[in-house]
Amino acid sequence: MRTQVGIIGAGPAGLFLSHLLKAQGIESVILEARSRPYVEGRVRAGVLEPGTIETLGRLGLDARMRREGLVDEGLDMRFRGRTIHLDLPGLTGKSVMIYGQQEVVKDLIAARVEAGDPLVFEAQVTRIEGIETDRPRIHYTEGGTDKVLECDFVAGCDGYHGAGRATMPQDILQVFEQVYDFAWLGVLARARPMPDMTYTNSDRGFALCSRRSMQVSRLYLQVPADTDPNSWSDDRFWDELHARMFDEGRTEIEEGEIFQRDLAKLRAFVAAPMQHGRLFLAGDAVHIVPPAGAKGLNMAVADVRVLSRALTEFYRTGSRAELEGYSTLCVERAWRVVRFSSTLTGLLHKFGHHTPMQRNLQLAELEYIAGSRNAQASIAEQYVMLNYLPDYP
Ligand code: RFL
Ligand code: PHB
Repeated sequence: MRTQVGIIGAGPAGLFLSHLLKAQGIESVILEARSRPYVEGRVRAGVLEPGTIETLGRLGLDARMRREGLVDEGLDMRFRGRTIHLDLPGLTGKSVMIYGQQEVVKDLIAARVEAGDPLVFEAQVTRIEGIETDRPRIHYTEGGTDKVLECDFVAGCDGYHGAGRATMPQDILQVFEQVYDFAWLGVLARARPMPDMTYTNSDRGFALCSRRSMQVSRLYLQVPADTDPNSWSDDRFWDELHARMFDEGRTEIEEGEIFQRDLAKLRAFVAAPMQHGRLFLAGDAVHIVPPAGAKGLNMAVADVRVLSRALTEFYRTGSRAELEGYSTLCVERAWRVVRFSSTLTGLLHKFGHHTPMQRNLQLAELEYIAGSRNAQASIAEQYVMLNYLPDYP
């Protein structure tokens, strides 16, 4: 098999890239290790930033999101039983959209399959060779058979454990990483959600009330990193959530059947450069942020918007200028996003190593935000706009 751009991974990065390239008449093949039901069923992100929403619109793939997504105009942060309300449109002129990552992924897969464009599931990439030549080759296994995809460029959109980053010459790759000793226990519950996305900092730890629809709540609790999600009974989950949200009367948060549980480990990670020869990496393959800023998916989409424009320039004019600048541009933005996500994580979570001094500084920071419109505007701007790229597709 031969194509122009060989894409590894059918997560948000790989799928968006394939559609952005197709819109410019550039062919690609996606190789995805997992099955279609597995990829479509993976519960992850829920918040789409304006840049991601607009790109879906330009691709003509936003019909279901417009119908079923929930526009989110408020971001609440609780502490000491009080609520800081950030009015996103009032502070930034923009809002975000609640629409599950797996819904975006389903829409992008359906459109690609319907168009008859190649997307191979259960195709595990084992090796990439020739990235310093004009004809890189991707080796993969499909149905027990070894196969090769020849291409002009390889896009490693294959997540944190993928083959793309492992292929980079390790002597040029710089890696920065911080692993947290706590995780997020996430559940989906059939219960009417809170009206606004609500984060809380309590003495018992962090919690977050988000949603997927008007009938389904997406709820998170900070837990130790080695927690087994099934070790938490429903009653224990609800008791803890009410307590951390300062909902002692249990009047605010509606309870319902918990039908899905997962555990997300928290880490901040940046690998640079994001390219070598004809290999380009995007998304979780090269950067991970702790989920408190709701940024990972949006950052992955921003990467491939930059990459698709650079590849388009190359195929139209033969110029490599934008391709050569890809990593520099994206790494700089990645650091800004890591900074924001790490800051929010530090502001809202309970840290075992915190002294009373540090706990009081955390609360003082929240008090300052509560009393300062400028501080609120700064958080709102970063929550909504950090991946905004007005000059990109
Ligand atoms: P993905 O989605 O991990 O996709 C990579 C794909 O590559 C495949 N793959 C391979 N295929 C072939 N051969 C190989 N050798 C392969 N190795 C791997 C994998 O099977 C997979 O399908 O990476 P991508 O596309 O970079 O997308 C990144 C996002 O998925 C991720 O950043 C977000 O989910 C992070 N995130 C959030 N991001 C947001 O923007 N907003 C949010 O609200 C948000 N909430 C979250 C989150 C992540 C969470 N977890 C579970 C970590 C909430 C949580 C709980
Ligand atoms: C989600 O709805 O899954 C969600 C919302 C906000 C975050 C992370 C995840 O910061």
